[in-house]
Amino acid sequence: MLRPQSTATRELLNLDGLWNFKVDFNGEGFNQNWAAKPLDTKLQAPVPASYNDIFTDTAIRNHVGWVFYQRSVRVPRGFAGERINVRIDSATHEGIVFVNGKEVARHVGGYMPFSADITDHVKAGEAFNLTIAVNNVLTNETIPPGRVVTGDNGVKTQTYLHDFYNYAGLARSIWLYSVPAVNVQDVTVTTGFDGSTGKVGYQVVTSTSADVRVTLIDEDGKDVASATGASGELAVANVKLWQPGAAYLYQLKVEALVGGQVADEYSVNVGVRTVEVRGNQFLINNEPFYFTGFGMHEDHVVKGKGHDNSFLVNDFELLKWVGANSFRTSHYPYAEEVMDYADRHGIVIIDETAAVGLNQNFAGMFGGPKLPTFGPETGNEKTQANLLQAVRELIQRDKNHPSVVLWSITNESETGIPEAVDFFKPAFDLARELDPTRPVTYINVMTEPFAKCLVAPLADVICLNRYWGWYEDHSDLDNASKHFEAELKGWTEKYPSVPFIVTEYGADTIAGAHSIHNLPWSEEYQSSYLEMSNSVFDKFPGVVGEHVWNFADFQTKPGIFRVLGNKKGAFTRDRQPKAAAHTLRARWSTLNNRKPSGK
Ligand code: BDP
Repeated sequence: MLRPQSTATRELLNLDGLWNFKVDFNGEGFNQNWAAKPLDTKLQAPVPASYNDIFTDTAIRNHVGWVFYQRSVRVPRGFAGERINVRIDSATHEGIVFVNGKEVARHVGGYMPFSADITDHVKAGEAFNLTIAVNNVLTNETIPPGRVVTGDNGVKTQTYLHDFYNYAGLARSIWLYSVPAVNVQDVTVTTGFDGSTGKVGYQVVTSTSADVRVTLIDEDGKDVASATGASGELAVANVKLWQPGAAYLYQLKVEALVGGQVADEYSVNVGVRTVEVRGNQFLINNEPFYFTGFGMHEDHVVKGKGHDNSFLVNDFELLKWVGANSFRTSHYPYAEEVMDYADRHGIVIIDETAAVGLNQNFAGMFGGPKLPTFGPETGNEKTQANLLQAVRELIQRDKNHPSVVLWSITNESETGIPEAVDFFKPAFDLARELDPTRPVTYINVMTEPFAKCLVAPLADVICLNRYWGWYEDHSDLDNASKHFEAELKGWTEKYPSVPFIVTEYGADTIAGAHSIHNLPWSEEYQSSYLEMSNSVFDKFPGVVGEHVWNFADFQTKPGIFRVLGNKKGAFTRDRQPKAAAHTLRARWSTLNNRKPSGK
């Protein structure tokens, strides 16, 4: 499903703003058909935003179940004669869309867009009632998984085995858009180069049979190559490559033609670059690339996971300031605005599904009974089918982004048992089948070391989350350093021709806490912890990247022992630097995408 855009043949209306909002505390919204009439409520909720931190009522914040958003929408007169669609950039975690009370779309998976053709239900120039019901429930079959528990007092609580808070609602934009009856439905672009000649492969799917014309346009607006036909390859003389830190974007204009007339036009940004794993190196444009940056979160005060362009630009400014060349979309796909911005600004992305918390070994720490991770009550066939769907949707949505260099299937799942291979192998296979151009990884947890983990052989790159000096060897950086080095030695000897990225290492730190004794939680300890870890990475040529956990402090779930959130940020939640940010900046700003050894 292509992202809506405004072109010569397509119109686009943004539906963000204040929507009427009602929480379905008693589970009666569907029976009473709330979507068919004006919502009986005084509450209004902003879109895009998670609703949890907007209101002062704790019952709303803690609600488990459905909420209803509603507004009136007038279809622009210019949409007459076109196909009219509504698009929800995300509804966390399940959304049902109603037009004048009639269901038109339904989608499970909180971080992915979905849309509906509503042409038969609305009229250009007339208003209609748009209702979106959103459910925040996670079960053992959703991605990510969770479990609803009813307490002795009858109150439902959502539990889950990941630490970030389960923000819910309409956290991304909602759109009304028109497309012509004959339209471009999908575009897939692949790129390469041979000397100074760029190659742009393309494949176009149209709604009905139509002729296809494609034109590649450079940043000066000049046509540099064109072709006809639904698939083919364009040659680009004197190609300007998309490079980390120095992005260059061409635009591929795709036209669907009927009888020689343009029926539809759609454009895709194209960055010409290659990605390859060769031995224990990760190559971008045939050059070894060293990842510096963070695991991040979509997380801000008041808005929760709500997308906001001011926060977006500021976060990328800080990435640049600190010398980060990359980040991971931990632990779910981010808003498409983020992906576009990374394309435009040359930031490299490890793109992750929302498969986090498939690990019952966390049950003790996070609360809840310890069950097997894979079994009828937990990760079962339906969970696996939903994981495959998550991989399919992620690659479909993000396949054309030059910033994306690596797909991540899952974060910190249990991987040391044979059931894990049965569960995850189809996801690796599917990712490779859908996108043969990018390597595939998974994120290994500390409790599944090299002698135990059975999923590592499936991966092109092995990503490690390690907390030596925090969860292990807490406050003892000498021992932490020895153990970290021994562990990396073990991994790199076992997998000598696989690159490794340390995708998490971090220490909780209270901004403003100081200690001349280097005590944990102080800014000094966080800096020394990072310096210790970095000096270990520098000993291993096979370690091709370091992503600190986390970019910024973030909100966590109730019931896990954290002081008002996870404090491992290099920046505070309001994006002020801790001492660690300066430490990282000193190291990263001189690296120029290479290891400190320069290789
Ligand atoms: C890892 C998780 C991450 C947590 C982090 C931590 O991947 O989501 O926030 O540890 O404990 O287990 O800070």
